[in-house]
Amino acid sequence: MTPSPSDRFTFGLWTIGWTGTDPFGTPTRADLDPIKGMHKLAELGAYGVTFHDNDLIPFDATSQERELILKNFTGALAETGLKVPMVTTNLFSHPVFKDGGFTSNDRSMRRFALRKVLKNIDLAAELGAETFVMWGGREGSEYDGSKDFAAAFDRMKEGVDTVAGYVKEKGYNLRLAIEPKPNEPRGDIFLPTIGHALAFIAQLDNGDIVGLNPETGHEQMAGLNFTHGIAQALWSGKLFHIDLNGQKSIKFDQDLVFGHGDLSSAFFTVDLLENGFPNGGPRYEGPRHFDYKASRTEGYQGVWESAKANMGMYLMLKERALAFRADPEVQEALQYSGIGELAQPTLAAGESVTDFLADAASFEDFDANAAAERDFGFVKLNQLALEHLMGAR
Ligand code: GLT
Ligand code: MN
Ligand code: MN
Repeated sequence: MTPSPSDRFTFGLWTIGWTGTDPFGTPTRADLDPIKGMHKLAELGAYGVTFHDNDLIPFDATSQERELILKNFTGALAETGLKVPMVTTNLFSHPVFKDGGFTSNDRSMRRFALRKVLKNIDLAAELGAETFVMWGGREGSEYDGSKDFAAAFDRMKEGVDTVAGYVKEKGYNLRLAIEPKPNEPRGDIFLPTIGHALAFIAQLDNGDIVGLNPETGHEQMAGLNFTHGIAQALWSGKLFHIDLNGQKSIKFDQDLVFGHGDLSSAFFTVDLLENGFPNGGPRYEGPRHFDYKASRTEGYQGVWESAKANMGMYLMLKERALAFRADPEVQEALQYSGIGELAQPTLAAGESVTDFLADAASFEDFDANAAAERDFGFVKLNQLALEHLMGAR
């Protein structure tokens, strides 16, 4: 279970660099030098790092300071061999973003936010990133009366379309990935779930290069099933990137280590990522990105233990998921459950609605009571999954 770059594990600089500040307390750890963090991640077998502009470059850095920081950063990339598959912009820390970036009621704040993003797009392209994440943590409201929602969606569309249009105009090899979250830090955030974001993307002019970066815990904060969510994103051709972590039910964003929340859900997430849909279909090929926070009880020893734990959990779940699918008893149970049958179109090849309406066997002569006798065996299938998960098989 030793991670290596071929596993394509990546970490946000803000994850290992979180010093434990929360709304109730001050930092519990000293600042981490990002360069030191990169060397440590490389040592642990990670493939790459991701970052917000301000994880590296302070908000008020001069252009000379910025250049020097980026020189050191690219130097560290060369030394460690780490890649930068994803970059994102901080549109949430500075008070100027308190009412949002793209959807602030204040137009000058929106213009500033958009310029900040475009500047960061250039940097992302320069570093060879393929994905540009947009997490709109401050886009939303505490009070329903404080926004014209239609205007806010117009501005969100304008912002994302402008960025995507710029990417195209520049010919950058970048795709944008929206990260949904239901709340926190805003009382309610726009595009709260995978489903909302998919519907929004369908309204865009440049939606072809806009997809999703779903996070395990964010869907679970909304009481939703993460594996269902990423499955629909994948089926829609929109799973561009992924934030893996752990969350225990509907509460504040816990950002636990992957698998330390809902373990059986994590098993099926990895099963989907590694084995794909049982009947084939689109696969996720991107990095396995961890967006977690080492609990504030931990010192740096614990930070590195938890970084290792994310990768270790993933690899163990991968091994378990491969064994699950390879087990002949599981294959038999899958067969019994009708999973293969679900891939068969409901109408026959070439069957028109007129033909269908004339087919008495499917309705007039159909014995619903007899058909309802069918047993699907889903419980046995799930028990087999859990036995594999627990290493009992
Ligand atoms: C922030 C948030 C994460 C997002 C990051 C990207 S920042 O930490 O909680 O879920 O992925 O902007
Ligand atoms: Mn989170
Ligand atoms: Mn995230």
